[in-house]
Amino acid sequence: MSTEYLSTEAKLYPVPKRLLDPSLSPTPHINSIEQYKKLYDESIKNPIGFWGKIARETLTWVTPFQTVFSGGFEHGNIAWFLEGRLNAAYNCVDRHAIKNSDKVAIIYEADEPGQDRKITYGELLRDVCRFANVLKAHGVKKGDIVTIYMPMTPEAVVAFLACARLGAVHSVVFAGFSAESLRGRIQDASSKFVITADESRRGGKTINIKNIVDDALKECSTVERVFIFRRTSSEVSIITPRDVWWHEEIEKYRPYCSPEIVNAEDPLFLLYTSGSTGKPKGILHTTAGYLLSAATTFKYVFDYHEGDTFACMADIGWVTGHTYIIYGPLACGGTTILFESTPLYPTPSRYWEVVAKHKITHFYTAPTAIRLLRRFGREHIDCHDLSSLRIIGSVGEPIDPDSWKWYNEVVGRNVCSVIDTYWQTETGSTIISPLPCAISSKPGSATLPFFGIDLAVLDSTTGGEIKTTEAEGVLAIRQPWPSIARTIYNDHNRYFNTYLKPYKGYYFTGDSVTRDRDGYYWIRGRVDDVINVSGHRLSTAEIESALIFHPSVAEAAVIGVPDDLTGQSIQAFVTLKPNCSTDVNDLILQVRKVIGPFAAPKKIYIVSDLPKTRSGKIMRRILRKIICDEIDQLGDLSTLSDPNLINILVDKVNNS
Ligand code: 6R9
Repeated sequence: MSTEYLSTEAKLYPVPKRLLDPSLSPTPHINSIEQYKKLYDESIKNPIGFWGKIARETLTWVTPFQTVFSGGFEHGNIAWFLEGRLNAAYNCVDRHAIKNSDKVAIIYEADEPGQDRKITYGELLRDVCRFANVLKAHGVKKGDIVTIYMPMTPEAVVAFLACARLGAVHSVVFAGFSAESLRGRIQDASSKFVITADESRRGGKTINIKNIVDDALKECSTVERVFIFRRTSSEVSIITPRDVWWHEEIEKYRPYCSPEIVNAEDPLFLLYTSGSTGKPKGILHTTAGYLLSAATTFKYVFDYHEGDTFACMADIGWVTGHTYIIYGPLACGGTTILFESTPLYPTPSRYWEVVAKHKITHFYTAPTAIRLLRRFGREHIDCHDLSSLRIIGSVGEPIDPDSWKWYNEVVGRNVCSVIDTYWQTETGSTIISPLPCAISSKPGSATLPFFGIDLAVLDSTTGGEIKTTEAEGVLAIRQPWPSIARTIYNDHNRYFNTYLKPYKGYYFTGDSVTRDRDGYYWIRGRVDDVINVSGHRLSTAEIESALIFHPSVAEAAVIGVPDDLTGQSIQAFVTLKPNCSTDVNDLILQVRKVIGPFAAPKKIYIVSDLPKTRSGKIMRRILRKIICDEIDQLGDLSTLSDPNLINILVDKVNNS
């Protein structure tokens, strides 16, 4: 990656003229930096007035709220729109179906090209209602946690919304996670219901996900019912009475189910994500605040207009899929693409064929996919008609300026706005991003905060705020916004200690940041033990515990190393127990089995010892320097217990 990545001296890319020309593009919601600044200032000075008005205009309430917001970071008792009552599925489906039941809600682009399907709001309402009735008949009620482990099919969206319709809490587990990871999440949530499929299809490959679920459920005594959607119709094992078929059950119920009206602060979903320790955290989002921010950022950050077709290429198992495939687009009555395949299947043209076929206006993906497609060359892109595109986005990790420029030029043909959107599972929706028709971009910078996001750069040692415009430190936020996570499921203490305690009175993001002289923000990466591989968030401790689980492994140290394709890659150093032997492939398999294939280390070094402090702490920074060939910058080694080890490790790395 170029070193320009670390500099903030970048050229400004103004908003493309096409987007401001009323004969070529819809009239933007926000069309100048002045308009952005005015609204932004208002949102910070008067959050109650600002969010109160937007909440009344954007969502349909059964009972209006009285209190816009209460509590705060100091006590971790944040609540929005108290007294308000509503239903998320009603807001995402019914009200649009009532207005125009023929409007397309979902365009399903199946793994095999040519097998696409459109689902209208009218159909979606019927499907959601029928399946909600199925869930209800099997005992799902308000507040129950339902685990969803499904491929990228419209039925997965139906499953999300059927839970929301009943006031049940969905906990979606990315279908690339292993049986053990799935089990851990089901157990942590004491989930009684699982929704899955017989098999999944991705990139021409078939995976028997029902087998994975069966494996996971071997030690999940809480699970009473498994609902199986038939994706491929292949033979799978059925355990009665626990397992029931989706297609058989829906035949029994009528396609209307009245929505359960919930309080604004009732949970909408749990989503497990990695933190600095081995145990994933069940991030909890509540109904009104989450939905409001999803809809509001969808409208303004993507400048969404009626008639647009929005494509977010993430998986529904990650927060990006929750917010920008499902809740944001559907809350706004938009048309959303559900893409089941991969960027390379059957050829590296797949994305662009899909854009041309469905006349996609917004395309949103991760830097790792951009870098991958760049390697395959522009000939796969240039032959497709991408003229429908207006806004192209990036999310999940910092985008290096070279890839940003390539994306802008080759995919955006210099006439689209490129938006680099920074956010987290915990923030629920985008918090730093250019508004595409108002804010000029700088490649590599997520630019400026969204409405209501009051950013602060803190000195990581003193904890004090750096008030100068140009600043470098850790990124924190001064006041709550509607979609901030409210807690970690069953572990509020961990929530408090992770996000609110490190810097009293602030929400701590865990990312380091530079603010340049124009006030633009440049996210530098995590300051904790979280690593980001292809936009997947993993904790070093989680991978280390997977390795230590192997009978031959004594100790393991995992580090994130810069990688041209995946942003960071996972590398591990492992010591073995006395008289034990194993090979690297077996250890890689171990991680695939415990966490999932996407967490497999790129390299594992089996070594005689790990560098440690005299008190026994593994010094991962030394391992990182050795891997990055920076042994001249090892820094302070005074606490290292065995200085001779360095040369042994360097030899090992160089000869592997
Ligand atoms: C939405 C999502 C969150 C972490 C976050 C940061 C990194 C996400 C980024 C970015 C730089 C961007 N991150 N977007 N870094 N620029 N545009 O990815 O959520 O999976 O929870 O990851 O990802 O480090 O703290 P999540």
